[in-house]
Amino acid sequence: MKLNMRMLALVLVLGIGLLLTACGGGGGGAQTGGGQTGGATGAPEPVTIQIGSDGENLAFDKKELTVKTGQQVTLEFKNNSVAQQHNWVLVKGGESAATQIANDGLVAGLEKDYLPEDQSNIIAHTGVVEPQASASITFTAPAAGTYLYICTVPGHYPLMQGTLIVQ
Ligand SMILES: [Cu+2]
Repeated sequence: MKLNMRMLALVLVLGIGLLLTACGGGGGGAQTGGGQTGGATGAPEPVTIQIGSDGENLAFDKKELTVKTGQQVTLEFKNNSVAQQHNWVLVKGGESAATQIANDGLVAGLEKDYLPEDQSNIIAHTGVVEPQASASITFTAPAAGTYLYICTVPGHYPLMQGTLIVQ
């Protein structure tokens, strides 16, 4: 009898818990709906993107990424190679800007993560990522357009590159 009362109490507690969860969920759902309706004017939801190097090739495993203007982007870069160092550098400007960054990065050397002193044409970058290691960076997606991302480890650009499309 004592056990049954305990079980009854447990059922009641669980029942109230479910009720509260249901109410909370409903409220959250309504808020989310409102946010989506105002999506045209509000900032887009943050996004996490995973990209890696393509095994032992001097290439990224994704040649194209797409994000939205003003979106907070968390980029997780995994170096899948067992031998090569790599980095991920997002370039403002086209091929000539990318070539300049790669050349200046080569001169700057490993201690500067193969990045130039003048970073005015770099939107975001990781440091040099060792074989089998990972790096995570967060940046705000720039104005709509097409951007190159490259690896500036010597000899990897122009082979190692991809395109970020900002919508
Ligand atoms: Cu590389």
